[in-house]
Formats: sequence, structure tokens, C-alpha cells
Amino acid sequence: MEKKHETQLFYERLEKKGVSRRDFLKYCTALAVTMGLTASSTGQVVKAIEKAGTTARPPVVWLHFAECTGCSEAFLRTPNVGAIILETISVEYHDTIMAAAGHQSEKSLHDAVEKYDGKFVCIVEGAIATKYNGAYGKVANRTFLDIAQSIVPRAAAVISLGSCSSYGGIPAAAPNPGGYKGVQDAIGVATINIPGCPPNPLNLLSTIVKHLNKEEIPLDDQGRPLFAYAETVHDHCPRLVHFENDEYVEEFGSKEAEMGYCLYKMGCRGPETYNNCPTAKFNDGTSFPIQAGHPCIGCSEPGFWDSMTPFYEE
Ligand code: FSX
Ligand code: SF4
Ligand code: F3S
Repeated sequence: MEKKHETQLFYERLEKKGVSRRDFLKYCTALAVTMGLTASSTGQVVKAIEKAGTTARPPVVWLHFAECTGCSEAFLRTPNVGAIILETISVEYHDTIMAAAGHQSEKSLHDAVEKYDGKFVCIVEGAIATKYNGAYGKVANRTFLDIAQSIVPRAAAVISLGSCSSYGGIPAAAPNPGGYKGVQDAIGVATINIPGCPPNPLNLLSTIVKHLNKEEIPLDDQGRPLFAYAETVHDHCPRLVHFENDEYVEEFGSKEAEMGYCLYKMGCRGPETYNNCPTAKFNDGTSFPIQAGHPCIGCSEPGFWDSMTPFYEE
């Protein structure tokens, strides 16, 4: 009885946030597919999220270092996925969406880490300055480096959300005077990397569900979950047929652009970029850069800001 009641409450909370039971099932199917399961495994995903949402929401400490907050935006602007994420995990600290400010927020960070020592999941957004004792980046008069070193190793699992915390991203672009690095390089703690600038919220939620299921999450040699990053953007690009037929866009706004030709000559990095954008898509499955007519800039690849530039050049 008790259990059923809890489940009802869970669905009521989602409903209040605008996610109907039907929507929830739809997202679980999308998640199952993103996770490389078949749509018939949706039930498994539903159960994992229901269980977390009703009993043991894993405590999460969400840290922000050098970044644009686009990673949080990407999931908050996908309100339904954002709502499901926030009902699946218990965010103990997240400095951009929590009500607390100043000393109060510092205290809540300290309290959360003490209370859930060794048990919390640490989600990190943003890169860490490592030169000059980390002087290039501070919160509350503490360097990112110091904060990361004192908190991240106490987590049960660490997720680097976005290319900045995975590999340094834009803050680490040459000449990188602050010595910005991704979390793993900066402090030597192994992380699950969900790169992308921004990353796809479905990939975050899928990783959380796998963590809840205590599933192993196989990673590639860049620390990215294989379920999302095993294939290139090019592999599933809707413009692939045009690439194969040598039909290219050579100017934005041209007839070829209108006909959805391949963007390779406009600098598309899809063939070298590992990510599931064409299938997972953004904004509730609406679109992704190439579908919207923009070449892929390789935003989920390590060092893309240096290795993939100048953008717009073949
Ligand atoms: Fe970086 Fe995220 Fe790009 Fe922005 O937190 S991956 S700059 S989308 O915000 O870190
Ligand atoms: Fe490949 Fe980019 Fe052309 Fe798509 S638009 S087919 S990813 S080169
Ligand atoms: Fe980024 Fe390319 Fe996807 S720019 S969002 S990896 S299509």
C-alpha cells in the first residue's frame, strides 16, 4: 500500500511540473532507445526512475566552474526532461538553481558533502584553472582547484557534464593562460564524461538511470559512454545521402542549402565527431545543428576549440 501511495505521489509531482504519465512514458521510451536498449525495454527504465523517484533519490552535488552554464540550460530548457531529472535525483547543491545564496549556499555545500560523504554523485560543469595555484577561477574566495580537490574525490561517482568539465572546452582554448583543464586531468579523479557544448540532457538522464540500475557503463578511450558516443554524427546524419552523391552546400542561403545538401564544404566536422545528436536531438527531439542548417563544429570532441577551428572551413 505504502509503495503504491509513493508512486502516485511521484506521478503527481511530475504532473505538477507539466509532465503527464503519458509524457513520462514517451521520455522513457526515448531514453531506452538512447541507452541502446530496444523500445520494449521501456519498462525497465520506468521502474528505475519510479524507484529512485519514490524511495532512494541519489543525492547529487552539482558543481560549477568555468563555463557558460549552457549545460544546465540545455536540460532546464527541455522542461520535461529537466523535471524528470530533478525528480529522479536529489540535488543537494546546485549554485545556479538553488534558492540559497552567499554564506548560506556555502554552508549547504559543506553540509551536503558531510552528510553524504562517499555516497553522493558529483556532477561537474565547467573547467578548472590549474596554473598559478588555480588563481584564474574562484568561488567564494576559494579556487575551483581547491574546491574540486576537496569535494570531488569524496563522491561515489563523478559525471563531467559538458566539454568544459570533460576536456577543458572553451576555457582551455589556446593560449589558455589559466591552464584550464577538464576535471579528470586537473585533479586525477576518473570521471564519466558527457561532452558536448552543450551536452544532450537525454545522455545525462540515461547515464543516471544506468547508475541507478547499477549497470556497468562502458566508456570509450575519452571517457564517454559508448551508448551515446560510439558513432559519429556523420554516421546517422540526415544529409548523408547528399554527401554520398557529392551534393554540397557552398554558400549559406543558397538553393543547395534550402534543399538540405551536405554541409561538409561549409566546415562540417560530423565525420570526426562522436555523438548521438542526429538520433537524440535537442529541445525535446525537435532538431540538432545540422538539421537546422548549421555545420557540426565538433563540440563534443576534446580540444574542439583548437582542433576543429577555423569553423566554416572545409
Ligand atoms: Fe562548457 Fe557547460 Fe559549453 Fe557552456 O556548463 S560545454 S561552455 S555549453 O555551459 O561547460
Ligand atoms: Fe556528414 Fe556533415 Fe555532411 Fe552530415 S552534413 S553528411 S555530418 S559532412
Ligand atoms: Fe555539437 Fe556537432 Fe552535435 S556541433 S551538438 S556534436 S551536431
